[in-house]
Amino acid sequence: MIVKTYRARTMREALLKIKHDLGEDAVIVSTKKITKSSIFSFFKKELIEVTAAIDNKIDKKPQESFKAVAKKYMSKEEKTIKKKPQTNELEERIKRLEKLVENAGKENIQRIVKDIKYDLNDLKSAINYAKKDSDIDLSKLPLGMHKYFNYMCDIGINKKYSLKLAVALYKNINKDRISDDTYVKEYLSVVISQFFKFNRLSKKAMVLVGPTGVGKTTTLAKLAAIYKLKFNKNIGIITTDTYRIGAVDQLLSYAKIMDIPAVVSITKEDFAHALKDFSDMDNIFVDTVGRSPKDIKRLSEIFSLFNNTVNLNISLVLAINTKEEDCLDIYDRFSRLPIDDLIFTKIDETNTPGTMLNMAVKLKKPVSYVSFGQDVPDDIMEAEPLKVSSLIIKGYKNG
Ligand SMILES: Nc1nc2c(ncn2[C@@H]2O[C@H](COP(=O)(O)OP(=O)(O)OP(=O)(O)O)[C@@H](O)[C@H]2O)c(=O)[nH]1
Ligand SMILES: [Mg+2]
Repeated sequence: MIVKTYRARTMREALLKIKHDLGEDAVIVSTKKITKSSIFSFFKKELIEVTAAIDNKIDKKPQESFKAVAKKYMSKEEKTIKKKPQTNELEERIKRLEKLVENAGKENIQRIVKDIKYDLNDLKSAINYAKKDSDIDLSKLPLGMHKYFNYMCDIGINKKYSLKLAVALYKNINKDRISDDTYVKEYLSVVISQFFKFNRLSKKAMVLVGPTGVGKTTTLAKLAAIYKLKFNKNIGIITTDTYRIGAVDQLLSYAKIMDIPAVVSITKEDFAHALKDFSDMDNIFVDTVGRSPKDIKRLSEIFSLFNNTVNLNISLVLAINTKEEDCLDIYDRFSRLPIDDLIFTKIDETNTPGTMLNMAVKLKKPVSYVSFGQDVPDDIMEAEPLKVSSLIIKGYKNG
C-alpha cells in the first residue's frame, strides 16, 4: 500500500494532485485542516491536508473511494462557484462600500489633507519667521494665522500690531474659512478700518505743512481743483513758500490754469492780510515751504506764521515711503503746531502701506486725504477708513 499526504489550499486542488499522482483508484484515508505561518507574512495560511492511499489487495475496505470523494468535493465546490446570485450580491455590497469609501474620501479626507497642508505651510512660515526674527513671541498665534501675520508684516504693519491683529482676527473669523485668503483679508480690512478716523475738512482754511518734497504743492493743487471744479466752491490759494522761485511759479501756474486767485505771503502780517482778502471765499488752501525737520531755525519761521491764527486746519503731509521712525520724528518736530490731521502721499511708491496704520495708531490723529500719484487732480481720495484699509491690504492698484 502506498500512503501519501498532500497539502493544498482547497480540497479540489488536493484531489487533482492525488489523481495525478496515485490515479483514480486511490482512497482518501483522512482529511484535516491545518494552519501554516510564514516569517514573511503576518497572516497565517489555512491549508487542507489529505492523506491518500492505494493498494486494493491489502486494504480491502477503503473508507471512501477517491472517485466518490472527488465527486463529492468537486460538486460541492462547483455548487459554490455556481452560486452566482450570492457572489453577485457580495460583489454588489463590496462595490457599494467602495463607493462609500470613495465618496467619503472626496468629502472628508481631501478636506483633511488640504487642512493639514495649510497647517504645514503655516508652520513652515512660522519657522522661517523665527529664524529671521526672534524678538517677538509667536506662541500666542493660533495655527493657521502665521501666514496672515507674515503678510501683515510684509506690507509694513508693525510686528506687535500684526500679532495683535492676527489673534483678534482669529477670534472673529469663521474657522472653517481660515484658509480662504480673500475672506480673511476682507475681514482684516474691516478690522483695520476701525483704527482710522476720517477728518472731513470743516474749517475754512487748510494749511499743508511737512518736510521737503513730500507732495504738499501737488496735493494742494489737487484739492484746489476738486473744490473748484467738482464741488463748485469759490476758493483762494495762498503760498508762503517763497524759498524757491520755482516753487512759487509752480503753484501760481496751477492757479492760473484753474482760474483761482492766488497770493504770495512772506510775513505773518502778509498772511493775515491774505486771509482777510479771501474772507468771502468758501475755502482757502495754504501752501508752505518744505522744511527739513532737523532745520530748527527754519521750522520756527513756519510755526510763527501759523501759531495763534484761528480757524486753520493744519494738515501734516507724510510721504508713506518714508521710514516709520523718520515719520515719527517728523511728527515730533512739527507737532509744535496744532496738527489737525495727517495726509498720506506716495502710496503708489511703497510696498509697505501698512505704515499708514502704524502712524494712525501711534499718532492718534485722524487722516483727511491719501494721495497715490502725480496726476492732478485724479490721484487723491478722501481718507474714508474702509478705503484706506483696503489700500493697505490690497495695495493701491486693487484697493
Ligand atoms: N508718486 C507720487 N508722486 C507724488 C505724489 N505727490 C507728489 N508727488 C511728486 O513728488 C514730487 C514733489 O512734489 P511737490 O508737490 O513739489 O512736493 P512739496 O512737498 O511741495 O515739495 P517742496 O515744496 O520742495 O517741499 C513731484 O514730482 C510730485 O509730482 C504721490 O502721491 N505719488
Ligand atoms: Mg512745494
